[in-house]
Amino acid sequence: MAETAAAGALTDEDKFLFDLRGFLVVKNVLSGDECRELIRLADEAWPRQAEDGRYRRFDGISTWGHAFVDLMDHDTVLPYLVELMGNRLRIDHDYCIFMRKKAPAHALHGGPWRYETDHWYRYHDGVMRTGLTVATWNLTDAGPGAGGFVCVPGSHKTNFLPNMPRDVARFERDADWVVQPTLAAGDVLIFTEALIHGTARWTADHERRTLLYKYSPPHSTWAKKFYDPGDYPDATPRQLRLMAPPSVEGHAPVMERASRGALNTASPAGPEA
Ligand SMILES: O=C(O)CCC(=O)C(=O)O
Repeated sequence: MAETAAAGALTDEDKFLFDLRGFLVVKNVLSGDECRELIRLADEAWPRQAEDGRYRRFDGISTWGHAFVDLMDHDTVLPYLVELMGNRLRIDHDYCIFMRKKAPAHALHGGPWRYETDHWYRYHDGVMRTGLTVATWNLTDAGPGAGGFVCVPGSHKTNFLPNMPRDVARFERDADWVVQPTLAAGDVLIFTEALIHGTARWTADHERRTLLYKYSPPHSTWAKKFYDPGDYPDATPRQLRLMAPPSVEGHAPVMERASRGALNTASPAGPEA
């Protein structure tokens, strides 16, 4: 059966926009209370130290407890990822970025590398597929001009990646084709790493709090280290399937097909979708 019958989370407009721009925003996935609780739990797991700078990053937020593991296969977001990556996707790595006012920028990077890469985007016969793909959970607002995530919409299809001006990539020159999507707390930004993207200096008074979960197709990996199920004694069978190391052989589908054409996000593993 064609994989176009997957979860069906993307509307026609989402498909148009993701194919056009290389990212989409899923609005209001978390409530304000859920965002505040995740911030509280993050502060408990990783308290700010006196010597910390304005930009902070922690790799491995899924080790902070089940609230962070549960974002990995959230019922609202996972179907989007399955539709973009296929039902054998795997979680590759996770981390957070916290930025206080005036936290420094990180240069634009990514883009559709040509050889030996996981940064790719393809379309064929109604199906989109992406290599390394990110779900960024925004626990705080990123209003117009706040900074944080920025990208070059449409650059996942560029044929001139080496021509990307270095001064723009390093934020030494402004360019109106570098865009900061406006995000509200609770929104999830999904983008392909084939999109040129980076981090602009944070200008808002409040701290930027984002959690990033990165997914790979079943056969590939960006990270050097894989998830160890032993670190996740409470993980569900579906979360463990997502954490599987890369392989072509024997890579289990993540979501069960409940009926022809519909993927069931809630039930345990079933036959191949
Ligand atoms: O959200 C951001 O600030 C950018 C994240 C990033 O650069 C990446 O995911 O590679």
